[in-house]
Amino acid sequence: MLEDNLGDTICAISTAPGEGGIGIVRISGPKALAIANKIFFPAGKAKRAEFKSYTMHYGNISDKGKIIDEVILTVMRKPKSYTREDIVEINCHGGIVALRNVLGLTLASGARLASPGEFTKRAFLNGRIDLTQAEAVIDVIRAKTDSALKVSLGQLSGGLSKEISKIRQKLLDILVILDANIDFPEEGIGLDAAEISKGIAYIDAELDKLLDSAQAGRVLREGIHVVICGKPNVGKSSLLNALLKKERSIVTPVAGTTRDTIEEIIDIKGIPVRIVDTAGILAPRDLIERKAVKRSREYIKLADLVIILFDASSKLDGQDRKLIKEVKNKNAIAVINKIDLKSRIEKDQILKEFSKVVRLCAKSAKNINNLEDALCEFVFKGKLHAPEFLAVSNLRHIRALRNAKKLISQAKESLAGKLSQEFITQDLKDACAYLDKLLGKSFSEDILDRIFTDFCIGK
Ligand SMILES: Nc1nc2c(ncn2[C@@H]2O[C@H](COP(=O)(O)OP(=O)(O)OP(=O)(O)O)[C@@H](O)[C@H]2O)c(=O)[nH]1
Ligand SMILES: [Mg+2]
Repeated sequence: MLEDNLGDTICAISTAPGEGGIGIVRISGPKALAIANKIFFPAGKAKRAEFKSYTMHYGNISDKGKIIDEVILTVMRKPKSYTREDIVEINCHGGIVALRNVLGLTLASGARLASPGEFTKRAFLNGRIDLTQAEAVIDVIRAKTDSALKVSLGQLSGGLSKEISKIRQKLLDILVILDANIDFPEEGIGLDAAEISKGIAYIDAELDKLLDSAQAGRVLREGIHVVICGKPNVGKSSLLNALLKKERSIVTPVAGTTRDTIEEIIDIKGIPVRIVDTAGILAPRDLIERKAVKRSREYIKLADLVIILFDASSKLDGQDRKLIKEVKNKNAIAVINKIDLKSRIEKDQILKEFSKVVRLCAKSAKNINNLEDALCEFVFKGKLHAPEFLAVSNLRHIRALRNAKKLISQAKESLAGKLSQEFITQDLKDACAYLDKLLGKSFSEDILDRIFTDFCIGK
């Protein structure tokens, strides 16, 4: 549960735990400067109470004359700060003890410990950013690739809010026309059906555009789960290593080398790919192998995409066929490996089973690019390749947009079917309410809790 009391002064260690060059204790709220005055003693003759905004000061944090740490103190006065409150950041030595002691002294001097995301929550509650921007903060922190970062930064700088606000404004414009017609029908303002219909069609198309970006947006934010499967010795681990461009998984000529699943995150053309190398065993000989097989199956079930690997140098056998059956209902790319060897595989059969087939040599990484392209194609479906795009990536946003879209479609039908005007008005109002929630113009404590508890402490 998050504390909502904006009168409190909050503090936290804002840097990652562990040893580092510096570590930062951040304080925000009405007492931030008073606390700094109490615990910070500047070198030289600087007067503490007169710290100007955006200034840094060198000195010591001391407790009853005892030096706790030698620090640099940064002051950001309200309203031009992250939270729109007075903020003091203390750059300490980045050891856990020094940081903890400075934090302890701050707490003893009248601040309370911030909850996860509470600094950002204040930035939202104090009106500096809207809810989609607040949510982007954590996405920026967690971005795994440059493309993912670009999408999050676009959202953080308000790009997404701007698009949604435009749609919302259009909705309000139409509602004004409709309302006028209900309020003063006798004044002959008359329902301008053509204009309303044009407006609704525009909103519909804009919502579609945003929703179209959702698949790519989500993939960039969350990554895509890819599982490599194939019978023993086809080169699954070699393929993982080729994609990773390093020797991660053990490769040997012995069938059954990989006895556990190995998971890595790779940046493939901007897409964060969680890739899993599985054990190829199909007929387990002992308990370990049985567990490995069970685990591989579970991974295949959960995967967004399966790469099923075949050995070009041998004919398809029962094991291959069993696996083909197993991935029947999954999105799959078939890879024919070992093309450096004499080909004996029935290529036509594979082409018949799979819509996408790539031929490569995992050992030398030849043609690995073709597999990377196939993966990109799967994610972006030929659309939206430029990483600069604005994309909806957050499930909460996608749901709100889908709900708004449903109501707009309904309004469109009502208009076409010449239903009573109240129906249209109600649908548009409800659609608007979804956009308001999305932007955080209306929110419940519940929603805020869900969003900010996902944050780190100190952000
Ligand atoms: N000629 C050739 N050999 C390959 C190629 N890819 C892998 N190999 C060899 O095939 C053998 C098995 O490779 P791995 O990558 O261990 O195969 P795996 O599918 O992970 O095997 P298990 O973990 O035992 O199921 C090794 O000797 C590799 O060097 C390739 O493209 N060409
Ligand atoms: Mg292996």
